[in-house]
Amino acid sequence: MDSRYFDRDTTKLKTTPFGIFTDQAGYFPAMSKKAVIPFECDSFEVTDINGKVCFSGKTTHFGMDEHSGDDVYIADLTDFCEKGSYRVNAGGKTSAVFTISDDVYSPVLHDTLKAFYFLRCGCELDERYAGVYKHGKCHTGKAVLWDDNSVAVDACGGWHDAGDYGRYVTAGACAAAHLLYAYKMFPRVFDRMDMDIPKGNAPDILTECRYELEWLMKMQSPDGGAYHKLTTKVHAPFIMPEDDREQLFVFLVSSMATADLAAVCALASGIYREYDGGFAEKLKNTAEKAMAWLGSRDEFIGFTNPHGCNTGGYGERDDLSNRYWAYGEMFALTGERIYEEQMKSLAERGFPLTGLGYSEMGGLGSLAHILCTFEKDTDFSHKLKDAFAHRAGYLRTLSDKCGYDVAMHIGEYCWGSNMNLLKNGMIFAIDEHLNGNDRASNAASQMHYLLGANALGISYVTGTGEFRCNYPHLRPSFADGIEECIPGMVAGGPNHIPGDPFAKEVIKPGTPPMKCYADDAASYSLNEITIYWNSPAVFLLGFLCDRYGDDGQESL
Ligand code: 9MR
Ligand code: ZN
Repeated sequence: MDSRYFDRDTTKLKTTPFGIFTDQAGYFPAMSKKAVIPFECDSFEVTDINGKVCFSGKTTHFGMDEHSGDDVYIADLTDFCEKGSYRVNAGGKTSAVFTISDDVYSPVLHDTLKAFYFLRCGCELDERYAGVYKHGKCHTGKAVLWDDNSVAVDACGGWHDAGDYGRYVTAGACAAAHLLYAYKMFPRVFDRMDMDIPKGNAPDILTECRYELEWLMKMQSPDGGAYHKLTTKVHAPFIMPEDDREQLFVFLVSSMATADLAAVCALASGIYREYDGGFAEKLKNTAEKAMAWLGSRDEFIGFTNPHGCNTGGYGERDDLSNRYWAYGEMFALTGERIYEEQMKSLAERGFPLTGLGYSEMGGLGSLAHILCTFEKDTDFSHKLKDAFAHRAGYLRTLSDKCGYDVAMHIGEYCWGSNMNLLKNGMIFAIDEHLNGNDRASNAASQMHYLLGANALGISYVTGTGEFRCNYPHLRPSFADGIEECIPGMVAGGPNHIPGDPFAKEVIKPGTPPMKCYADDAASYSLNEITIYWNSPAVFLLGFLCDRYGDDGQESL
């Protein structure tokens, strides 16, 4: 095995050559635009790529920022709307180049969505679509039940979860649902998008999701439950997926996985009806069978890794939000009021009604009810909309306290902090989209942070930005020997509780949370990628393109 990135002498730890931080993709003309300057200075200039000064202004002093430990000054260039490529300069320092344009996020949206194609399992990635990142068919061997090796299960397909080659039902359902809601809420952004993938009979985003949905349906056990995950016994070494030929196991059924399977299949059934009636019917049948399984079992059936297995656990403490989501989607699909009753009674049990992550799915159930067009309890829908508005209001207070406009509290800089960032960005997007509250610039700020307006001045999306992460903990990107990583991968990001040996060594105690990061493949707790870190990025970018893009409201 090539140990390039695991050898401390050749490690790619590097710091940004830039001293001023902006979104390195850039800004739509009508967006508010702020550069963060982490040193004292009075004024700033915006120059084009020939060095010509195009705009100038005075900075404002934000003060000490707790997340980064920086004394922050802000250069506000919102009034500058000329399309082009620029840098911000102040105090003898400069920013990475960025653009102002009407389609500024189209490339990064394309890449973050295409990332799912690159994570496909069980098929060849053809050079026509994958270019230099092509590879052979992987993980095609028959899987067997962990508890009874004499039973074989055909569960080929789906997306690799992350830097590892496992496939997990709750994580997969969550990621697919984010993409499906992105499509449902901002269809015009995706309807016309060409992802450069093998064509299906629906918009590309739906064709890509279908790849995961087909696999998810294979994870249904004969009695209707959903097997929790499909992995080898232990994580593969850093080899290409087609070289990982260890025995695959299907693990026990969990009630979270079963509820998530029901939910995502019900959601998808409503969406795919227009394109493929047979597929929509199959999804509905799968959802109903899973609901029957859940209906006959009130108890929580969790998941913990059996002895000897070290692949992902995705354990949860309860399945309330998962069941609530399932009832919500079944109500939205069928209009049967019994599902609404079940939602309402579960909603009293004290889980977040706005959760959007793989372990708290309540927000998706709420969205299902709010967007449902059948006759419904409108008071309940209003209560759910208010929950999003309330949450967005709270997040706004967090972002106002941060010099980088990040809507997270300090504790959210944990493993996969960029998911917290993006989920919070989704809340702003949902609140503006559903309630008409003015949250677009808060939503945009979370994306600006992801793409470079952060204390390390790094873009956390591979392939985007002049100074960007390039060495994620992602097996194919390590094993393929290609210097440039597959584009469009969202790194986990800063984590103030280093969770792997590499991070423990390089992150010095006392480092401000926003700076607890290293772009090194060895660090799974700082620099892995996952499908459910990419999916909220796609949702948020979808919202921003809808809101600010060519035919968006701003430019009407
Ligand atoms: O994303 C998960 C993170 O929230 C947890 O803190 C971490 C440790 O349990 O596990 C992460 O999930 C990993 C999963 O178990 C296996 N595939 C890769 C995931 C990202 O690191
Ligand atoms: Zn595979």
